[in-house]
Amino acid sequence: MKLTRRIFIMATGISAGSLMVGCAGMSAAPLHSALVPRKAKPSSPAVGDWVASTCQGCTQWCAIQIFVQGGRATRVRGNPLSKTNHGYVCPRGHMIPQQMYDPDRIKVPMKRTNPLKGRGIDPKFVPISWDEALNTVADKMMALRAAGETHKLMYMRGRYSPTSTELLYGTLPKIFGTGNYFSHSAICAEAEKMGPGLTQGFFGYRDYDLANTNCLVAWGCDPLASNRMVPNTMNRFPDIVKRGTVIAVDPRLSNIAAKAHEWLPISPGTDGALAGAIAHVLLTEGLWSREFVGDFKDGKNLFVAGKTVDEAAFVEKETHGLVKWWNLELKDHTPAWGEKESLIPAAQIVRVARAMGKAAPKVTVWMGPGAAMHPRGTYSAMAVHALNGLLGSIDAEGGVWQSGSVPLAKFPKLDKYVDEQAKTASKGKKLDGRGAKDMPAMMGAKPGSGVVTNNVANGMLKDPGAVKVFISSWSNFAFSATGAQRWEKALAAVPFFVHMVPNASEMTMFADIVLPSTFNSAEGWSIVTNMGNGHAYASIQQGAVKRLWDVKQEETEVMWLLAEKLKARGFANLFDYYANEFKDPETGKAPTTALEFSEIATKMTSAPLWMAKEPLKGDAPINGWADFKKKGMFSGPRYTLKKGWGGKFNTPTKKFEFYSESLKNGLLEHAKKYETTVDDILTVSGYTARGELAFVPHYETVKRHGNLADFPLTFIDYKSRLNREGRSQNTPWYQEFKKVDPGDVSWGDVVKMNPVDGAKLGLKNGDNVTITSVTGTISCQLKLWEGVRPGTVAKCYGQGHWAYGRVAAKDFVKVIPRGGNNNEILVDDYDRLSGATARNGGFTGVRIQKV
Ligand SMILES: Nc1nc2c(c(=O)[nH]1)N[C@H]1C(S)=C(S)[C@@H](COP(=O)(O)OP(=O)(O)OC[C@H]3O[C@@H](n4cnc5c(=O)[nH]c(N)nc54)[C@H](O)[C@@H]3O)O[C@H]1N2
Ligand SMILES: Nc1nc2c(c(=O)[nH]1)N[C@H]1C(S)=C(S)[C@@H](COP(=O)(O)OP(=O)(O)OC[C@H]3O[C@@H](n4cnc5c(=O)[nH]c(N)nc54)[C@H](O)[C@@H]3O)O[C@H]1N2
Ligand code: SF4
Ligand SMILES: [Mo]
Repeated sequence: MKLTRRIFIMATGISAGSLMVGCAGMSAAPLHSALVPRKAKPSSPAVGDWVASTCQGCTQWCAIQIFVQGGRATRVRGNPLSKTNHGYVCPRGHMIPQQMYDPDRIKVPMKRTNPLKGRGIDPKFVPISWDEALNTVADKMMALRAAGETHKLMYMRGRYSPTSTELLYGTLPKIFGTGNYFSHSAICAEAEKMGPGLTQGFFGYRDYDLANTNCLVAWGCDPLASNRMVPNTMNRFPDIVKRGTVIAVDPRLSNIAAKAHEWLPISPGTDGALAGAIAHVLLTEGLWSREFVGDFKDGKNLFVAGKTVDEAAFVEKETHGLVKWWNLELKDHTPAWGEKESLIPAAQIVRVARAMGKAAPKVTVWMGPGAAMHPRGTYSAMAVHALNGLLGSIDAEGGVWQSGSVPLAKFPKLDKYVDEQAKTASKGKKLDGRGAKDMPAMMGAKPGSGVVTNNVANGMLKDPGAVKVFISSWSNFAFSATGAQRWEKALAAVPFFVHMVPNASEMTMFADIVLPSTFNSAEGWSIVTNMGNGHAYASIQQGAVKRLWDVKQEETEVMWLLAEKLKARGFANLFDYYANEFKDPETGKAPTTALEFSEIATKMTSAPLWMAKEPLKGDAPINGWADFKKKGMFSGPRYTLKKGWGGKFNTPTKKFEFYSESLKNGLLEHAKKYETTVDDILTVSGYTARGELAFVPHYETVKRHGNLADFPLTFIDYKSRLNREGRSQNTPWYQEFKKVDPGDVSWGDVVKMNPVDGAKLGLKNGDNVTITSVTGTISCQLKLWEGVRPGTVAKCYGQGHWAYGRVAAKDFVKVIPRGGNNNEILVDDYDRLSGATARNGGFTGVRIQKV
């Protein structure tokens, strides 16, 4: 037989397939299973079952079904019952089998035998039993109890299950006794929540009525490829384009920008200026919503550029502080001024504002992290979201909605299992520095209440003795957090670190004990909740497939087993809580094994859905646990419009606040704590506003790291359409299809630069380059591309893994990354009002040099 290329590829594909079923051996070459040709039509119908579960490839948490054949997952689709994804997954849902059957998965617990820690230092992991692993962890924890140092246990979660996280994140720190437990949410999108939070009292992600909207404004997000509700957006998008206007505000030509009627390639970080100029047009041209905002007493529009307005002349309806906002911020912010700041032509600002005004209230300003996750992001998030208030689209048909929920049960109270030592220890100061004078972290408008995830590394570096035992799950901060090098240093100094993950990542390379986790979307148990397309829902995760390796679910099974070990050493409270309080809601039976505990906890959470005495509002009744497992999800009724209207917003005035009383109260409280003024707090926290301006949505200039002479280009970052957050880069499909990201190439990593800049710098397509900022240097290739304006360069987040496996890294053994990790050049800075980590808004200056 002649060895054609096609047959050769098939042959390598077959050996790849056999590796995937569990061989631990590391082959040198990547597995190109994505390239195995498939037959167009199967010769016989596939035999198997569609098993319901939930994808956690992004924060939409889609209800899905997995096609299981002989215990193996072979395909994924949306749950046909889903009112949110319409039975479809986005491209990342299809990657589930490849991520789960990654031959580089951790197959057994391991311990480190090399005490030295650092990038490129072989941990010399050796396999151990679960028993030995958990004995070691329990011994280390008991030593903390004995020394009265339980607060030196730190737990950090990355992604998690919204329900079973209560059994670890919500339980272990309280019962064992530490205040040092942190969520990853501040490296996620917390600053975005400040927009709706400080105006309408809703600190959450919004839902958008895409079925009815006539104007979709994707502002700092790319919902055809990332953000939330991707399957719903893909479904609704063609009709919106036909019947209305699509506007994209993004410095780069994103997927949605490429298909939009209007692309506004904004100068990074100037969103507050553009939003202000749009608001100025809406007001001066009389395009605001009379129904939501109200009107002038005598009906005559007094919003004239440059002129203040008497507050008494305007009667507001559902809002508060419109005239204050105009007088303090908007009156001089004409389209011409907006153009100067944002580089968007004044004529386009006017055109877009009119299109939005014409469609109101059926307009959705979909504000994403691009407008918010930067050092002054709270204010631009407020400015962009406030447009929804002006247009009256809040809670309106075709507009922007708050979330709903479906009834779930809470886990039993744990108070009586918290002893005195734990109670005292958990009250200590938290390592993330929240609530410090220069870190108000005002999530929920309460100072000191928000997590400052990325600052934990700084806390650890400042006080090397603070953490003696560090446990973390579903996280990879040495890759995913800006200023990633700090995490490498901080992790190298931790005496004992336990990582609970299915794949060994950068962070795992610093672990003393590695506990192999289930891949939750198909091997674990929990209930996941979310909303989208007007429906809140709960969706199951169940052990849909046969586990191929000796893995356990970290939030449930591992906790049960660890609790047993602690009990055997004289600390019984954790185990007693799990064993005494958890009972199967059907049979009343208490769990006796880790796996039973996991399933019983899932049943307990979801019981109100399938054991409901009265029929629930929403989907048809579910008859028992077996029926729920089969259906896999429950959706509540359609969103009730005008939820916050009529004085029901969760703000001090009960109105939609253009003048944020909640922000004012929070800032005053924080200033009082430090016996100083609000202006002083704003100064030390890096904001430019002084006086009353601090309480209204407004524009703050870009806070830029790196002077223009040494770092002349502005760097922006965004997600790959194929990123399952930081977790899919070891799949061949990710690498093979990487070119789906506009401007990108397969199997590589490129920084995109406008050809005008390329010519100036003498750089060509395909050049190997370094990108340098004040924090570090990374390497990748150059791509000349007109999708970014001169002066700005764009690079996708995702590549640059130096660990994670043979596909993700260019050379795993030699510790050579495939491209560069953006987080090694992005500066560790914060939107200090929320505590969120900056990654957008062009706050990092770079220079690019040919190597
Ligand atoms: N530059 C830049 N940085 C970013 C972003 C960006 O856009 N640009 N995005 C940010 C955002 S929005 C987020 S949310 C964070 C995410 O960042 P992190 O919270 O750190 O999460 P990931 O990097 O996605 O998690 C990777 C780890 O999860 C493990 N894992 C995968 N599946 C499972 C599972 O089922 N169970 C368990 N226990 N572990 C699992 C993998 O083995 C891996 O070690 O990154 C942030 N970092
Ligand atoms: N494909 C994919 N989708 C995901 C995820 C994923 O990993 N992959 N993760 C999920 C998670 S955890 C989260 S938190 C969400 C959020 O994720 P996204 O909504 O995707 O947010 P970012 O990744 O921060 O993307 C920022 C966007 O803003 C643009 N941008 C950068 N700077 C500026 C600026 O100054 N102004 C404006 N207007 N735009 C700017 C970028 O080009 C990019 O389009 O996505 C979820 N969806
Ligand atoms: S990656 Fe996100 S949008 Fe895509 S299928 Fe999974 S949960 Fe849904
Ligand atoms: Mo996120």
